[in-house]
This record gives sequence, C-alpha cells and structure tokens, in this order.
Amino acid sequence: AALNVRVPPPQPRLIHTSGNPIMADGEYYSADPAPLVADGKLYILAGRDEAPADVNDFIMKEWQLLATDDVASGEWLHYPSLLRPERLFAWAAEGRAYAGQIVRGPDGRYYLYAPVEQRDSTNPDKFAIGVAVADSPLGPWRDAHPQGPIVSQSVPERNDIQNIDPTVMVDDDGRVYLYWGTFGRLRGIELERDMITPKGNAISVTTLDGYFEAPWLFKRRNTYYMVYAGNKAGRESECTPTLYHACIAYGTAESPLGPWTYRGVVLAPVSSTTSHPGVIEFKGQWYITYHTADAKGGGHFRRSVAIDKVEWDDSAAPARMLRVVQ
Ligand code: FUB
Repeated sequence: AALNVRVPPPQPRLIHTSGNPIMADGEYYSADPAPLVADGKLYILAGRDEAPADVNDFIMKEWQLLATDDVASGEWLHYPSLLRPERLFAWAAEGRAYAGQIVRGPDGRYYLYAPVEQRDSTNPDKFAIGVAVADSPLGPWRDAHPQGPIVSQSVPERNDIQNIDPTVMVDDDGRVYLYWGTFGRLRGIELERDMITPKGNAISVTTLDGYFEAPWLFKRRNTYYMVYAGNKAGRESECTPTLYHACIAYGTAESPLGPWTYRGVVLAPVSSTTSHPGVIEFKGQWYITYHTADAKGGGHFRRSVAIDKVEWDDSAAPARMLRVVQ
C-alpha cells in the first residue's frame, strides 16, 4: 500500500450554523468530537457517520475536521475528508475511523491517537490504537510509530471491544498521560515525552461511577477532570440512562493517574444512544462538545457534533462543572 503519500492539503467548506448540531442539514454526519486549540483556532476532530438510515452499525471510514476562530460567529470551516485509517497505518483495515484525538506534544508537533481495526489480526477484538504525527492539525499526517499500534493488547477471554476511545493529556510539566477503554473498562498509562512509548504499567480505574466509555482527560487549576459517558451514573435526577443510552458524568483527581472520585453529571442523555464528550477552554470560555441524532435524517448511527458552553462553580472544591446551553 502506498502510505504517507504527500497529498494536497484538504479543502474546506464554509459553514454557517445557528446552533446545534454544527452541521444540521444531514449532508455530512459527524461523531465523537475531540476539540483542540491550535493557531488561535478551535478545531474539532470528528469521525464521519456514513451508515444508511436502515443500517444499525457504525460505518465510519474517515475523520473530518471543523475549525473556527469565533464560536459565537457560527462560522466554521469544514474539512470533510482529512484522513482514512488504511492510508495512515500500514497495519490498519479500511473503515472504523472511531473516536480519535489530536494533541500538541511537548515538541510542538501534533499527535493523533486513532483507534482503528488491525487488518491481519486473528484476535476477535481487532481494535488497536495507532499514533500519527503532523506539523499542523490539517496535516500532512504520517504514522509516528510504523512498528505498529501503541495499544493492542486485549484480555483474551473478553471478545468485546477493548482498545478504543483514547484520550491524551500533556501536563504542565510535559509528562504525558493516555487513558482509553469502553464497555465499562477504563485504563490509563503514562507515556514518555515522545508521545508513544508506554512508561510503567497501565492502571485500571474502577471508581468512576457507571463508567461506560468515551473518557476525556483535562486539567483546570491543578485539578484533573475525567469526563465520560456513563450508563449507570444515576445519582442525579437529571440522568436516567439505559444500558447504552449514556449521560455524561465526570470525576476528579489530584494526580493525573488518580485516584479518581465521581463528582456528578454534566449532560443528560442525548437523542443518540451513544454520547461522547470533549471539554476545552478556548479564548477564556470553556466548552463541551458531544454528538446527538438531531441533524436532518439523523439517528443512532447518523450522529452530529454539538457544542455548548461550560461554566464553573468555583465555590465548590473541586470546582463543579455546569453545562450552559448556548
Ligand atoms: O463512534 C463509535 C463509538 O461510539 C465510539 O468509540 C464511542 O465512544 C461511541 O461514541
């Protein structure tokens, strides 16, 4: 396969939006939003749901990017076809461009953590997490670790998906932390500053109430926050989730590898079965990104990215997250 071919930069379309979802007309669906601030812009990396209305499966062949320099303006640049798994990693199968995240490394370059299926794996769970690198979120991207995925080990007796939904944070001291996992299993590990090499052993997190999937790690004022899709975090009256129909809950820790304490719910179940958060500060305002089935023709496998403001209750310790609808 011809990999790492120099391709022309992706061409954007200009979108005007008047609320959520950002792309509401059903021409492009978008899922698993992962926000990133770079070059004075707010980028959102998203997968692209392409399932026909009668297909109950995630048909996700590529990642796309949204970018704005002013959320209130409603103007976004949409880069529809940023990347495809099989063009990025020699070991990757086509399709299943699941929830990735782009993070700026200590070297100033951008790293994409991408959960995709391995082409030649005999494991029932084919998912693994690869890392790509670029000088700009727009690419060109190349495999940062051609030796293979950085996370691929599955517990053999479990046939369900294990190695998806990576979230990565570079701490203020330059140390790097990766968490990932679905079906109730959240693991975390420190990475070397190369953004690739695992440092020590992975930990398992068991104290985040109702953890299901979609972790998002960030730090605010010396407190670490883990936001996630929870399907049993029913302590709050606003959240009565069913098995897959998740609310977005969060916990906090004083250290990047925990211990983690459950803190509450920040977003009630949305119109899609899955819910998937990203939280970021951009130009002094905090935001939460997620997806819903609210676009024209939308559905559980035809999701669309949304964004709302997050405010903080700093009278609590640690500060509580409050979602504010724009
Ligand atoms: O988009 C595929 C999967 O759905 C993601 O990995 C989960 O987080 C859920 O959003």
